[in-house]
Amino acid sequence: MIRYFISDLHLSDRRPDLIRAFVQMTEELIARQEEAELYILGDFYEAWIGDDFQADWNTQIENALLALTHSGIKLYFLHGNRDFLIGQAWLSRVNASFMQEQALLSIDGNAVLLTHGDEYCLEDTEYQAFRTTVRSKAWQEHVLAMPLEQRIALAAQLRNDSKAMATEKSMDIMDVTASAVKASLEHHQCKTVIHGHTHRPDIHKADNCLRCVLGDWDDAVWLASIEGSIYRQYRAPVDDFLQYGLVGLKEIQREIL
Ligand code: OKV
Ligand code: MN
Repeated sequence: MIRYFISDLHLSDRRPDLIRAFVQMTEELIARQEEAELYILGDFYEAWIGDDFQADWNTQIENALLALTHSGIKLYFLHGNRDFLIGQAWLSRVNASFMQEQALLSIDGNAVLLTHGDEYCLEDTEYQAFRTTVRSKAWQEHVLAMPLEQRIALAAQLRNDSKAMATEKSMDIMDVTASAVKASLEHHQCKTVIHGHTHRPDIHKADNCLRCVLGDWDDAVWLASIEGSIYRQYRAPVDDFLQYGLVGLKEIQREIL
């Protein structure tokens, strides 16, 4: 059994190259004919405004996910800070199983914690307050009750707010607070966590624990896997990936869980 992990693809109509790369990745995973699972650890979309949203570019993406699950590859999804409005309708359309953040997985006897990772970025207190709001059931119900056009306008307005904030810091990709990660690993009695969000792909070792950080899709595509006890992380520039596919992915890091 092989498990694949991705996050922070930030798919939108503004990046047809990334959509093409993702569709191609699903086609190649299907062609591998492995017993496999794909875990999406949030920010799959750049800004998901509700499951009733429809567009050709997204139909392509959902069809690719559906082909993946129909081929027998199990699909798991957890929310990021940009696709927190993904709901049951989307999950059902693509046959994905929903995971709560900080989902604990047992992989060949190793406990592995899966999360988007923004909950660890405690230094940005303004962001954490924003996060609490947009993750609350009341706010989400209020927003989802708006007509689509109004939700599109709201997302644009929030984007402007974030640009207008008089600050040098990048709003939503601050790094994690080490003590917060440590506390959550202790809470779950686990030594490995995989997350995205920070756009600082790496494997960190501290306190006898592993923190595997997935890369965001922008100039390159990223894929991580666990097979047996081996965690691997791969990267390829988008154009190289489009030309050479999974064989063009360069393994850049490897660690034993
Ligand atoms: C990040 C912050 C904006 C602070 C909105 C659906 C909805 C996604 C979104 C839009 C805004 C995140 C994703 C951003 C951080 C702000 C303003 C304050 C304090 C919707 C899905 F509901 F509107 F439809 N958003 N962005 N803020 O520009 O990155 O951290 S953002
Ligand atoms: Mn992100």
